Amino acid sequence: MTKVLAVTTLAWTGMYLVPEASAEEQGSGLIADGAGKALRLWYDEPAPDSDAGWVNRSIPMGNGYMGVNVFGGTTSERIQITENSLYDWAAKNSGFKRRGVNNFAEVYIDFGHNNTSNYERELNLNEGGSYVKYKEKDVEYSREYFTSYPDKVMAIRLKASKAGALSFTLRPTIPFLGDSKSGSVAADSDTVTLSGVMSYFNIKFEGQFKVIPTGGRMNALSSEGTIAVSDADSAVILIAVGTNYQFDPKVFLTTKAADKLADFPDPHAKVTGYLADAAAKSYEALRANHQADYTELYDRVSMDLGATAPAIPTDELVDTYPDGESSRYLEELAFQFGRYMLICSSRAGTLPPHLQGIWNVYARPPWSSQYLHDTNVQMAYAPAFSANLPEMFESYAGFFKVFVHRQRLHATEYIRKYNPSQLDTSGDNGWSGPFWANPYDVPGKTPIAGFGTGGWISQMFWDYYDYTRDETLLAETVYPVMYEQANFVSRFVQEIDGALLAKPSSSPEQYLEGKKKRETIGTTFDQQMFYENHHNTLTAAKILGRNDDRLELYEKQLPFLDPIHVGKSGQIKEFRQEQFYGDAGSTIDPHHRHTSMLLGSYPGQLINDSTPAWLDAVKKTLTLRTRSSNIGWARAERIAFWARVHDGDEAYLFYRDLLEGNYLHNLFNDHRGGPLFQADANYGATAGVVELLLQSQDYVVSPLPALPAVWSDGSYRGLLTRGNFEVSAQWSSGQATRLEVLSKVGGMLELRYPNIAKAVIKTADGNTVDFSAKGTDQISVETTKGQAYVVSDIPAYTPVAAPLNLKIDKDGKSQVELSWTGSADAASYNLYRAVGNAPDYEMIASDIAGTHFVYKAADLKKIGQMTLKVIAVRADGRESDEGATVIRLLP
Ligand code: FUC
Repeated sequence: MTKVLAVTTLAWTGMYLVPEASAEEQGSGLIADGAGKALRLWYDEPAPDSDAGWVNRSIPMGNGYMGVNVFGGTTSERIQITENSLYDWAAKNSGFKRRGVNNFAEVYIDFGHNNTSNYERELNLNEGGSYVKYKEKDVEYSREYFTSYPDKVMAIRLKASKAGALSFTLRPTIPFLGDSKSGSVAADSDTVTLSGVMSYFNIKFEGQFKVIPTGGRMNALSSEGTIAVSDADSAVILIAVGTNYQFDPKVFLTTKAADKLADFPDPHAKVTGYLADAAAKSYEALRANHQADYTELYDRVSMDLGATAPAIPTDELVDTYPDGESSRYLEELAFQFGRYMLICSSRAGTLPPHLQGIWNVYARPPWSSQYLHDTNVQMAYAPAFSANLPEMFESYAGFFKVFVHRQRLHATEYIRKYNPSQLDTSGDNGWSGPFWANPYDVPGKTPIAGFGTGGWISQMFWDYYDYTRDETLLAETVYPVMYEQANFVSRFVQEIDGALLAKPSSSPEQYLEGKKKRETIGTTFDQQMFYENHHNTLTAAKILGRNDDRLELYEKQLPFLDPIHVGKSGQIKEFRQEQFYGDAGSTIDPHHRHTSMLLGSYPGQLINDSTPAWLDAVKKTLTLRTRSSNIGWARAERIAFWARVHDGDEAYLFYRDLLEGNYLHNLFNDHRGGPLFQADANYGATAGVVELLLQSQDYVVSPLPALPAVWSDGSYRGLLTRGNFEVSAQWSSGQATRLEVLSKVGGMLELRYPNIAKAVIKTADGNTVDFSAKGTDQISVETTKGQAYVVSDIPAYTPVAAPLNLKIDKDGKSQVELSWTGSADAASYNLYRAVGNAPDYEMIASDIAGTHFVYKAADLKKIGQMTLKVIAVRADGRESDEGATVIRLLP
């Protein structure tokens, strides 16, 4: 599929390019071949030149090598640059605002334009480009910006509508020079060079800024480090940055901070090379390279909720949300903005996104801009797979490969300390889950989160394989990570009460009773993450035909990892000592932002549609957790959790809360007020929205599994599932009208949607498809690699209203009297039970006529706890999707 670039006819005629569908594409009739929806952030004034302006109004860009925030000023343009390896630290470095990623450069372009009119600036998501345009006197000035991954530079083109009318001074500066940072700026001919040293880790940094004017004169002021351009027709500025940081295990194994980068070459040659290579190409060639790279990624997915482009600028769009006329547009925009941010901040060979992605203006960024592994890093990668950008994970995989050397040493230390009988004295103890990391250090675990962080990391690796099904990747990159994590876990767990439990163990960021103690035994967080990794390691070993030494042990251990306990409130317990929800200690926050005991339902796979009793327990837990947390990433995560229990309307409320309460004018997520930018929720919101539109955790591809009622009509294209199926869908009045599945690697497709077995299923070229049906709502198709399957004419589906308020009226040792509020759709009711921690229900009575039932069973006097569930059955035999549940404890 090739895209043609056409000049848009919007307000900025002639200024910029947006992708448009070719005639050929329009002819195919496939949703998958449609054009991407035009999406942009735009403003009618520059961002204020302040920290507040940076966080709230500047436009973020990036190419993995650098993050850039563009302010769009006219008197003076300000471009703030972040390079993720420029890291500061100090012996005493505590508190929330401590040293960490340091602002790399503040670049000014002085124009002295103070009487402007018709001002507009924008970030165009379709292109990954930004623009500024305004009029000063009789001249129209325009600027175009992009950050290119293939050419490793930022490029800026400046234009004036009159020949010889462009004059400016380029003035790069080094912010925060002082005790820990030294450096200078010098200009020579057409290039300004900024260089220096950040002392703690002895980081050498350099930035080069090259000016290429057309017409006019250029004058470099060496001592001031500026270049003045006068009376030019146009100009291009190219920017390259770098440090002497390298992906090398030595960085993590060398203990003395100042020696970590010793022997690595000065960045001068590298940065000079980037700039020289870029300058050898024309601006148009650089732009075309960037477009090809960016659109190949961005264009894979589009989403349309029927919104039209708003007439108001994006700051007003955010301010009027959710009641504005174009609020749906913000929902589309924020979804793609998360993908955009991931493309900007997570490219192969560069450092992965930290708490602030790749954007930081401060000397003391919040939490040092670290990599926190008890939710934040994992959330950054949540959309990589499902929102069809799996290669973005290469960035983290590259970083992991280097820091794991330190984690292996930690693993040995922990096994020696916590379970010495299992120690491999030669040091083959796997790697242990870290809590935080930065480009220079990974200090192991803290009691803030349990060792489950390791399983959560390897889950990302598993997903990388599971969404791409690339067996070479599995063999070379993914399996070793999982196997070694399982190695650590297999030595670490201890036999306690007939199970294999983590000791010590914590549930991220929660405290237990007493002296605000964090550590306990066998939290659900740790056990679930251990379980998932053991399970996935064994699956991977089967796929690869491996027979490594410890696999047999992992297989034996798996059933004892005991990941799920259902409590007396019907909740998934967070702690083993918990009975009713939240009663494990007075310091437990029942409305905590972390919901770590539910990770098996998302992003994990342990709890899914084939474990309906656990799914009901997840729903109960979510209800008890309430909607009260105002933390950005927690809201993003709840979108996904609620989607996994198929409550799209509740999930949507969290998306709405997030956009209304946390999104700033430039769509940066404000973590908890301040404003305090944290990028995790930006990525996480995108991932959450995918969960509303497509799921596959149980290897059944399920389009529209949790569609919110407010999104009654719409379409999406190109979302990804496990098994590497690319799915597109179109719906109207909440009902799918067309589904398309592109099989990227072949294999069996299980596809679930109400009444799908009665729909018309053809290949994209119109041929009949053989499929087998499981009931009316699921089909199986043996797919051919590269073939697209189209489902149309899906008979309308009317859900069956569920019964409500199931109650135990009288409980005896041998019988339980139950009643409930009936469903208007019911011809009869079915009754189910799940005993103890059982994942699934068993039917205990069917064809119940009224709304009252006396359940008698011989084992009732022995059963300590069970969940009872009643479901309505319509005359056509269809059961209600939802039911009413009640917990029965031993009387
Ligand atoms: C985790 C979260 C906080 C915050 C911090 C940076 O500790 O619990 O909410 O995101 O990381």
